[in-house]
Amino acid sequence: MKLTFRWYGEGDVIPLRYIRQIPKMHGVVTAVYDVPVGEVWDEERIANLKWLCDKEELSMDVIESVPVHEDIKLGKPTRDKLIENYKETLRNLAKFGVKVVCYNFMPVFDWLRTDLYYEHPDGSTSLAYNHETLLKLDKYNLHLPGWDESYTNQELTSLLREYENVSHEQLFDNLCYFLNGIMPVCEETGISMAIHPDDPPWDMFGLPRIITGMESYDKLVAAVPSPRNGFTFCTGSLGAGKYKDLPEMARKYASRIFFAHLRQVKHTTPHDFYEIGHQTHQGDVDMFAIVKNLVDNGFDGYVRPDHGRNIFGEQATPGYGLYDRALGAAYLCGLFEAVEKTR
Ligand code: DNO
Repeated sequence: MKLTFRWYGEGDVIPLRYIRQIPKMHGVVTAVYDVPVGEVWDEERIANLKWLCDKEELSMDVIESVPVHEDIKLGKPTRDKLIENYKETLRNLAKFGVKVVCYNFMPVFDWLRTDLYYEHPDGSTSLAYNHETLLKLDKYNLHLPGWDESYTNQELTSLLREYENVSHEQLFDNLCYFLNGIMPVCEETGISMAIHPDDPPWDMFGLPRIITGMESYDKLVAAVPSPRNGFTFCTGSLGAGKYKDLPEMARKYASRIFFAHLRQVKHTTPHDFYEIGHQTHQGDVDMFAIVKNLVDNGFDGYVRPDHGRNIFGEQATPGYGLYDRALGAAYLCGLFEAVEKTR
């Protein structure tokens, strides 16, 4: 396992120096944030990020994310040009040693939460999701916590209308079209594509969501069998779903999981949950069983402690503070070490 930490580039308030101080830290997971979705990431920007990481002796093997343009998800005629651009970005990333690219195929929205500062009895806060609150929102006039409102209401409305005719099957076909388009470049450069599950893993605002659990994994691998096609196994996103077969997914797909986002969720009802510290006893995700099944089945990928709480008075970006993710990193290292040494 190679331990990593998400770092939001030069705009991140957490310095690389601090990340480096976390024991066993191999590298950071980062991205180019100032190129519009769909355009090529030029070598200069990538070189700059790599230089910053090199200075702190942190690897930059994993990129999260190279976002996929909505036209590709919608299957519009412009997709071919956009796929060419994506390929160019992958080639540029490979020149700087990138090995894994995380991406998602969620229409319009990425992860969704209704509360960024859910307060726990000990005074810590974390992200939370309440289904009823979400259902009450007006999808044409959205102000969601944490969602970067990059669309105007008008743009959002027309985008949502375009999706009205896109079924789950159509979206899945569009995903396969995209993957088949880029796989030759992945095979040539050695870059592995790791799809992030939908978060939470059910349809949102009438938009189809297709990477939701074991069945979607089976279906995607059957459709695009290239060894460069695989997963970002996010235990928080998948764990929010009602099918809790995470240890089984870890066992079955250990060698196709290129990247693992290990985090904890605790359900309060089947559709409502909050996030919490990483340890098994804190929530519903059996971290030990997952790590054990990954290790026992040959997992050799990257791991990052995902979303932590805000603790010790840290005023951090919700989910992305230093302290709780550092505690998570230490815990995960302990789990991996114990499992590896007792095999
Ligand atoms: C949230 C993250 C996601 C993830 C993207 C990957 O904290 O896990 O935003 O980066 O879905 O494309």
